[in-house]
Amino acid sequence: MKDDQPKQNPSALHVRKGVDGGHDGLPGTRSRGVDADGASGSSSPRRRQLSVQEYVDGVRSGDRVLLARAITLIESGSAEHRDLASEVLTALLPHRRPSVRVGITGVPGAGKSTLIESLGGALTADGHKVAVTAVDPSSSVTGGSILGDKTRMEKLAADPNAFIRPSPSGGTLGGVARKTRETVLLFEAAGYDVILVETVGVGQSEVLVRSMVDFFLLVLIAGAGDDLQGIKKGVVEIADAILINKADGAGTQAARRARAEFEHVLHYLRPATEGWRTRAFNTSARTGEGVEEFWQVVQKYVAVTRKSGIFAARRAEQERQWVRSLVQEGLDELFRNHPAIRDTLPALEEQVARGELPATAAAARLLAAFREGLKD
Ligand SMILES: Nc1nc2c(ncn2[C@@H]2O[C@H](COP(=O)(O)OP(=O)(O)OP(=O)(O)O)[C@@H](O)[C@H]2O)c(=O)[nH]1
Ligand SMILES: [Mg+2]
Repeated sequence: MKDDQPKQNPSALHVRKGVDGGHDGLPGTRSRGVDADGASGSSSPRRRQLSVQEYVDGVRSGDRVLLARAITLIESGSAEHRDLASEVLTALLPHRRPSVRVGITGVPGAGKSTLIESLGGALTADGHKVAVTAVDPSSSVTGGSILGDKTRMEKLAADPNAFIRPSPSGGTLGGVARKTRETVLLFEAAGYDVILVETVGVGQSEVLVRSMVDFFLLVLIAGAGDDLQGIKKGVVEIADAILINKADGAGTQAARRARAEFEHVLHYLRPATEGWRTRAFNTSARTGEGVEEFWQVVQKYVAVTRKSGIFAARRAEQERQWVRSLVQEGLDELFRNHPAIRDTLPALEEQVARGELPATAAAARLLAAFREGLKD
């Protein structure tokens, strides 16, 4: 759950030496050694709850400790924190810096993290502020496989103009996605103008990340067969660029061939974004070759889609969709937890499973019971 503490043993993160005790995360305290987000397991009982204004001022001033605490607040499941988080987000919304949000997916080990390190470093050197997070649905089970170890991003993790936050853990994929979306808003309010969201190559999470970013990148490697490397065609179809990475040393030729093959395949696919042709490129995240050129592609994309209005239209649609899915989730929860449903649902489902009752009849009965129940 740590965000900006690169080279420490995870178990050491919560250790507070006496000398660190005075840092309470208030604006102005920037010690890297402090457990910035008390809620990550061993929260300090003495930690004072901050006010909305303190969160807002802290995030806006770019204070890393306060940003980390604000993210922890929005990740919290407690109802009290939800209300506070909502107020903080509402207050911060008008103060966001315009940004480019890039989603990055790909087969395990393709070099996503190495690419983020290389690209992120180049961007901060160029005056950008880069925030990195991840959507990793397995993180609640495994403790987070992506961004979990930051050895691939050592330099970026120590870069004062970069901020790395691992995937929120716990809950459903939808829950993780909600937290990530809100985290992105906090990043922007804190002045980050390039947001990178890494995800693992497993179906649903890609679609979710696509729905929260402007540009979606697929990172692949050559030599894993012609079967699109277990990456479903659907993922290729939502990508705005494909990188065949590890185009270096002995892998150069194979990477070039794979690039040509993908260029060919892409020719026959409908582009992910209207008015934009998805293309394949070679990179070496390790040497940095092709990485700058890749960023030029992103910039071109932003220019083209801004001009056509697609950029703004997609963001607006993403926001609308987000509202709808939140409402849907809320309704579903309301429905399932309603006394009229909670007690009858399992039995009815069983009856349907046994073939004794049509699904339509069961659903109609449940909805009628729910409607009746709402009147009480
Ligand atoms: N030769 C070469 N190796 C690379 C390159 N990029 C990454 N690697 C190596 O590939 C391995 C995996 O790199 P990561 O950056 O962790 O890959 P990832 O896609 O983030 O992996 P997961 O997060 O585990 O899915 C590491 O050993 C890297 O050093 C590259 O461009 N060339
Ligand atoms: Mg990784």
